Amino acid sequence: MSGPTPYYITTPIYYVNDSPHIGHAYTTLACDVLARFMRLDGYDVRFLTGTDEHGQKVEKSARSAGMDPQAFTDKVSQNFRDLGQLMNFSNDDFIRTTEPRHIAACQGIWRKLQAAGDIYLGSYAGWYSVRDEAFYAESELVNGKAPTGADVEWVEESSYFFKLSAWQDRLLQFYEANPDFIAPKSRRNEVVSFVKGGLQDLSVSRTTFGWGVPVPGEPKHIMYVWLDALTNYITAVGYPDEANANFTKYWPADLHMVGKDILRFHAVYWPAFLMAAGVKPPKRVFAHGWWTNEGQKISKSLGNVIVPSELVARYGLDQLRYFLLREVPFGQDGDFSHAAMVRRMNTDLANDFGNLVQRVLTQVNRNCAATVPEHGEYTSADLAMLKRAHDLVEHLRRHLREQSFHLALDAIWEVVAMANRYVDAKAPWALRKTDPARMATVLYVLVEVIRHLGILAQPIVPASAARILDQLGLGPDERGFTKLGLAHALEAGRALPKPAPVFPRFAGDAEAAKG
Ligand code: ME8
Repeated sequence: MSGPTPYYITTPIYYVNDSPHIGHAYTTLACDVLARFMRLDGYDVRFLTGTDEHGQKVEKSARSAGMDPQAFTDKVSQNFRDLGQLMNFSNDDFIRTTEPRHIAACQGIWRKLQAAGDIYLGSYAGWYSVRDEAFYAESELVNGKAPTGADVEWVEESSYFFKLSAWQDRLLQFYEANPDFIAPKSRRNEVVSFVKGGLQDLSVSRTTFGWGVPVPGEPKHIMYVWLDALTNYITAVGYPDEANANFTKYWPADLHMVGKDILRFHAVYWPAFLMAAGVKPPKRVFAHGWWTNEGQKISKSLGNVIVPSELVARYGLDQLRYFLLREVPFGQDGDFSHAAMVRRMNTDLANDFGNLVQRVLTQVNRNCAATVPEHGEYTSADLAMLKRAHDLVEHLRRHLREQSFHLALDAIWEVVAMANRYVDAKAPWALRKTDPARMATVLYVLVEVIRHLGILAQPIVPASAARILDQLGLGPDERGFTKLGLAHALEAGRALPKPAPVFPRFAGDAEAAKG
């Protein structure tokens, strides 16, 4: 039985103690674009996001809100679902770590680790940062704080340990055998040298607070929140039932997308846990960069948190989606600036793409009786233009395989720029009187180019691309990547609706927009 190729992609599950901000929106957006692209390209996609609801940090936040942790997480988890609605995310599932399916998966993996002899009872004495939910060695502290700047506290308690130290060689072999497991390359090197430096056993249970998954048979202990959280990726495909159809189809995951802050958990602990439990590690972990706000770290205490809903209200959703993935090479850190947002919105979207669509479709509407024109013989310039549009999907596949969103967008906008130059050079409006047949051919080429651009822009700017495709009169089954290319070129005479602008310009000024 061979169906479509499965593609399983995940975001981190977000801590519910924070309100969703631009950083969370960014990670999930990147996954959404890939998920949409792969669906249009014929894959059987499973796209997972959700919330991380256990641990000391969440318990503390609940307490300071005067709420029971379950009631607290029920309330704040909804903020992340709302973010998904706002941003037009197409996730297939939303997991909460307080769900019974997840408790079962956590206890299932624990039993496997224990049966394999990778867990032992000891006692932990050391430093713990609640903000990072991470343990630190004395030697890692900087001026009495965690290397991340978070406060640490001394903890001494009975604890189960995972024998991470025994996994050093097997992890290094795994990285060696799977050179694409960690991306980008620079991050891979960091992880490899960290593991080469030697690994300490990891405390994987806590006894001094209660908000977590109980250790099987040891209810005084709750599981370490990272072992709990990472397990979400297999819970969502049916673990611990490894024989179920979703698990066999989607696991190992094709891609865990994370921020660079949590790469170590995903690239060191997670494959070690999985291998110890006899489960295959995921195929790839990509660690993207960090957003700052006009040069400053984004933080609640600085009061400069960028709220996605405000940006969407001011600039428009697709404008924000485009900006986030275009402005910064994916993998590098980026700085949010309103001036840059307005520049991208007005230049790339309104002037370049929007204007191309608008001027071509207006001419078709006026001069070709609002129908797809009939083309005559193609010149070499026409063929070169069409070829660029036909080749685009292959370039996008190549860039997105590497999660190079910025290069994928560059490639689309190169075709936009070429099409604008083609319009200027061929001046179809001037041909209307002198050579209407040639005008029809030029406009036909442009309509085909716009069809390709519209289909291929869907993952990035779904609503705007849909409006472009509506203006070409394309039905829902004419929008997938199988419809690209010459074989599916539009037939002459197809009636086209009246064109309307797709990408508005930003009317205010960027300085005032900072607000
Ligand atoms: O770490 N720039 O959750 P979290 C870019 N629950 N991305 C950012 C960002 C910024 N300024 N701020 C946050 C956790 N992010 C754990 C994960 S997974 C099994 C458990 C994004 O709520 C980025 O993806 O702190 C980062 O890795 C994630 O939010 C951290 O989310």
